[in-house]
Amino acid sequence: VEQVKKKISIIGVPMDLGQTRRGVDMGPSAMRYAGVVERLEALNFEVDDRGDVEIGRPNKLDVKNDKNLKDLNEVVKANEILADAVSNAVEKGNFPLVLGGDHSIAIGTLAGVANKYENLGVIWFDAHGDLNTGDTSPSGNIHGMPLAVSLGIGDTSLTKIGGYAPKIKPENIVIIGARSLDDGEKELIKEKGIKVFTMHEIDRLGMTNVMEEAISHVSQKTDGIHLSLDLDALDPIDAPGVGTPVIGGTTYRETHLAMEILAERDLITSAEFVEVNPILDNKNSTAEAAVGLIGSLFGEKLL
Ligand code: 6HN
Ligand code: MN
Ligand code: MN
Ligand code: MN
Repeated sequence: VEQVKKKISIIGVPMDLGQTRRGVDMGPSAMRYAGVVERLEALNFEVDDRGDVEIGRPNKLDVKNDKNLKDLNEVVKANEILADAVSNAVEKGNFPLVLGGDHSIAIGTLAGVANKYENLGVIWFDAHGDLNTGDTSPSGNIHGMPLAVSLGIGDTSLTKIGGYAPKIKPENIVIIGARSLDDGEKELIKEKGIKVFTMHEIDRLGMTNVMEEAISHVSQKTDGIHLSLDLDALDPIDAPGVGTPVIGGTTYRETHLAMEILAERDLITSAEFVEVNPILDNKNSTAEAAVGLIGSLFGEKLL
């Protein structure tokens, strides 16, 4: 008997205002073009593509303010809309699959998911920590801040998105693949005791052990687990189409293995794939990599 599978709600977020390299707003289109819907349907999932969240346009791009938060108003507005779309999907009993767009959209995704869970866990694949605030950020780019914001740290116009704060607790987070952390982020990681598997631990322990440890850390007290996967976690050789590439990342196969282990354990209750920038890409290969990883996360097998 075929198990009844959850319906998947796809929500595209063509957001590029959380950073300064244009083109990442085309990420959702690129992943649709790479066949994300067909890939999931081939796995017998029912897919409801909800289209894209509308993103406002500031009069002038990348405007810094005295808060060091670029294009703050538009980022807040889009994330409020996204939070509603995601929370509607969860209410219907669907699995929300969010396609970005820059990583500032994790603020809205988590706002939409976390109100449905007492203790939401988060697995965050990224070269970066995304734990900055306007005070610690070297760039003023909000895509470097969503994890801090979700912990309730940062400007209240961001932390209060969805009408409540915080969304998550530091002990329910694991970061995997980090290799570029700013000083303020390192301090916050120590202060809050956030579990981080840097590239050093991945090299040393291997991805299988890292995933076992990560899953046991994040599944202890939680009633749902969100996966946030920034394509820049991968090595730029395997995912060149990202705005902030960092040498020395996870390989194509290591990242697939991580998704395959998550599929076996069947713990993930929502997911987002972000930072695909087709303008910087090599013939849509990063979007194709993202769609392949989505396939593995949802149970695609090699044999
Ligand atoms: N991302 N830590 C740097 C910053 O500007 O805050 C880079 C952030 C990158 C964020 O890739 O989602
Ligand atoms: Mn909650
Ligand atoms: Mn990143
Ligand atoms: Mn990120």
